[in-house]
Amino acid sequence: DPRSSVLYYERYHPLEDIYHWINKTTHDHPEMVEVILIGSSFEKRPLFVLKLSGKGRSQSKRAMWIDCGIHAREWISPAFCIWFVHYAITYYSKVPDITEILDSMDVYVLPVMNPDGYKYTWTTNRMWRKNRSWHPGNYCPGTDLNRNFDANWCTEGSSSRACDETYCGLFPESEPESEAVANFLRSHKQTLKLYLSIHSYSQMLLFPFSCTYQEASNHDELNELAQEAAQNIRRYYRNNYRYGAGAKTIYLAPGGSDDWAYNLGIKYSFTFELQDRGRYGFLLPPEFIPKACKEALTGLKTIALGVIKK
Ligand code: ING
Ligand code: ZN
Repeated sequence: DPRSSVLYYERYHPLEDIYHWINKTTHDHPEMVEVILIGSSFEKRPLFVLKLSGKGRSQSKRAMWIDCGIHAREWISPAFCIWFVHYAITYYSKVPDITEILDSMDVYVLPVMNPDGYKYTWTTNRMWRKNRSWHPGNYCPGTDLNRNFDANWCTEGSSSRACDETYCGLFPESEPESEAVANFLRSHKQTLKLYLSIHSYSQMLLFPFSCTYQEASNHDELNELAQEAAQNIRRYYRNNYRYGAGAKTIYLAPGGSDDWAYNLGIKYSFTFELQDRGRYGFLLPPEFIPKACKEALTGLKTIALGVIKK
């Protein structure tokens, strides 16, 4: 089966393959992996979350969340979630840091938050960003899911015009994809300590706020974690990642998931922008998947272990 070969994780996969992979992975590793249906997309595709756990099944066990594929064309993002799940299953109880992470925290992974958009990038338009929802009266389909959360929703840095790339939607959580994620995070907020959202490209480790120039109350702590992550990536992989609060590091962007999760009370909240810095952009060739994923994993481990030790 190609899904059990290492090469599977060094390619991009069409949506149907990813659903098959989710099914097979949960079936093959019932002791570590549980699948949770958190909702469905506008076009009624299921939104599956994989729950990874090591030792310890107490009600109060801490947890972290990782979502991939909010934006359809950022193919390295779902590739990372899939690669990460495989890494966690393969190296749990063999490599100390991933073992410590999974023993201390349940890890919820949403491999494709925007399946309709992802599908569309494989069939019709490789550069599609938004989801594929139609709203009455709109001329164009698609809402930017990373502008649809309730964090200074639809202010400067997003658009109220349906045809724009950063269209904020009809109201916060107007989209079934963002609503499903928000509902899940709300219902797990007592245990969730770390929120992580994976995007591309530009090689940055961002944290709140993106929706305002104001500093987060624990800005220094977030900055230190991001700095340490960037240092480790540079040390191990000789690649540079910038880091900082979103609004000051890239641009003002209201309605983002990380700001919303932060305001919900998940005080360690990050958005990773993976490779590259623009040479290939969204069209990152598959040969780059392993190194891009290793870099992101280094950032993830650094931050997760830092949060565990607090
Ligand atoms: N970048 C993000 C975007 O949605 C971002 C940047 C991060 C916005 C965090 C809001 C919050 O524009 C990409 N490449 O999508
Ligand atoms: Zn993105």
